[in-house]
Amino acid sequence: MSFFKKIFSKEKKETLDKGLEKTKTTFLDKLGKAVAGKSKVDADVLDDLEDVLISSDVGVATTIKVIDRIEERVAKDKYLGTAELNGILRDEIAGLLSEVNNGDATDFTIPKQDGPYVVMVVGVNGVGKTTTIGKLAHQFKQKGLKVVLGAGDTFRAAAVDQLQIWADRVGVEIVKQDMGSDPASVAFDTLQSAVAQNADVVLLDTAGRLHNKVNLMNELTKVKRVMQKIIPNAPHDVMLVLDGSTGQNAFEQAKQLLRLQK
Ligand SMILES: Nc1nc2c(ncn2[C@@H]2O[C@H](COP(=O)(O)OP(=O)(O)OP(=O)(O)O)[C@@H](O)[C@H]2O)c(=O)[nH]1
Ligand SMILES: [Mg+2]
Repeated sequence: MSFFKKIFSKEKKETLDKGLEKTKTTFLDKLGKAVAGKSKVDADVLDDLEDVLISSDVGVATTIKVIDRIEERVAKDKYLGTAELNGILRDEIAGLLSEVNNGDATDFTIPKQDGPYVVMVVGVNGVGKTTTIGKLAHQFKQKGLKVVLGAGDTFRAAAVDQLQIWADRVGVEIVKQDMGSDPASVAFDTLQSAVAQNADVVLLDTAGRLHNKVNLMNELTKVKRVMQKIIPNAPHDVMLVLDGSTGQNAFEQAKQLLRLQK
């Protein structure tokens, strides 16, 4: 499909295809079951289709959009055969993807301001904070922004090295201290260095923590307070990283950890 050709190179598409093979097979499998024995797209098929999309991790908002669009088509065409459903789904989902691609829904833009824009990255253990920092650093660098990473996870062995690897890969500055040092002190150094270098954005890594551990939450408050000695309204953003498999508990994590943003 031309749209996919536009956004993915051949090698990237091959890797993506391989990674998505299992999802694709189960998705088509479920879709086949939803339309088995039916010749027409009716309310039952749409109901089943909704289940298939949701259980294939398409996401509620996107599923509703897709179902709404198919409903509109059914209303317009009067008779819509299930044989056409595959093609229609492909069109509708590709349409939605290109809307997202053209808009800035997935684009995390840094507002223009004097001094570095400070993003503090928080979340429970192992959700992908450090990896997200690596990806964001790459995106920002591509856009021509000067990025400084702060190795604020001084707790876990190898956390500093992990961020260093990302900094080397992406080719951005990193400010770090030894494992076991005070994260607030690392944050202070990072902001001081970012200001001195006239950086556009600071991405501060933090150690993973459960949002109900009071002492660890207080540690983040201290990091914030210390950063404000250098940049009074830092952090400009607190980014909560969530694992895609997190359920209801995500709300509690957001409630507790995003308090820091206020
Ligand atoms: N499948 C998948 N794996 C990811 C993603 N992001 C990170 N990972 C993997 O998840 C593991 C943990 O990622 P990290 O970035 O170290 O997570 P973290 O939140 O910094 O972890 P802590 O610092 O230990 O709290 C690593 O093996 C990553 O490669 C993602 O988007 N998808
Ligand atoms: Mg980490």
